[in-house]
Amino acid sequence: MRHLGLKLLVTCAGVAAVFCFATTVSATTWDMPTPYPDKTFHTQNISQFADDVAEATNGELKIKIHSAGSLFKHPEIKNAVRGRQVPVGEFFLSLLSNENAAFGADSQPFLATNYDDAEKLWAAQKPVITRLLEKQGLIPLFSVPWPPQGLYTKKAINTVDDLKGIKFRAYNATLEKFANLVGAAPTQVEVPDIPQAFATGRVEAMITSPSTGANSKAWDYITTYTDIQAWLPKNIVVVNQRAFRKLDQQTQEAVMEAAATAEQRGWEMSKKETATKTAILKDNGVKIVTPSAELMEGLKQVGAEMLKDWEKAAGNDGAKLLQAYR
Ligand code: PCA
Repeated sequence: MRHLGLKLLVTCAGVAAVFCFATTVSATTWDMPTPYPDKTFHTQNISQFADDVAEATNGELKIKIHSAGSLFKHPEIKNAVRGRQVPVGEFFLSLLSNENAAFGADSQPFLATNYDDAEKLWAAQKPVITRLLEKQGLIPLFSVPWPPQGLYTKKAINTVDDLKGIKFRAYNATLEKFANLVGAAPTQVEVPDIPQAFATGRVEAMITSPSTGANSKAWDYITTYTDIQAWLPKNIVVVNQRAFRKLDQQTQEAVMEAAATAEQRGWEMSKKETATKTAILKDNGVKIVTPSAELMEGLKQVGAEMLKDWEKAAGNDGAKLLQAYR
């Protein structure tokens, strides 16, 4: 936490300033790293959250957003909040699945593939991951899903076999595993680096949302979007417990209230994104394809295999989570 600007309020009573008194008011600014560019709906939602907090606290708590991995690289953001290098940050929740598989439930292929199921899954996942984060001195503030994930390629994909040997962009370990299982060759690439990775031929296909596809101008390097609606992964915003407890009671309440509003608003924004960004892909010449039954069957088989592995890895937590979801 940084005290930026000790404001000196000087109030003078009377025109002749017969007596003057001064009070000090300390305003706090929280630096907040996020991984995605400014035009991403998640970043826009966070920006509104920051405005809401500033307004509710009369400027006592300001949140300064450092987007697109400009302050900390995406894989470092969680530990930067944990280590109190920054009080608050956003990251892709399933990046933590290497710590505990429960964090990756929302990235399991074909477990929850629409908003209703994603909401149920979040209700089941939230208590488990809240406990896990608490052990690291972190408090979740809000979590918002990306639109359903679709397949971007340079050619029509009719069966899983059509994916063999394709250089594939991945964004977490689960997608990397999925790509490997379908015979593709995955490479991790962060969102701000997508256009360059395609331009230089490091990758030639990806699975991501219509949002990320449209925002990265996918029409410059792929021809086909196959709407497989494979899962709805989430971002999460977490705050460091100690930083949070330094705030006075009223400010803490204002943060929590703004966070609840941001979660609701974010889910609505995400739903709207699905249609508007798919339309933008189409308007720019991308072929929007309904997947063949054969492709879906093949992909779902891989998903089922992965879920078995996930259940093994997630142990008791995972069993509880799945039971609550189902
Ligand atoms: N966009 C992010 C995460 C999921 C999504 O839709 C990405 O592609 O990395």
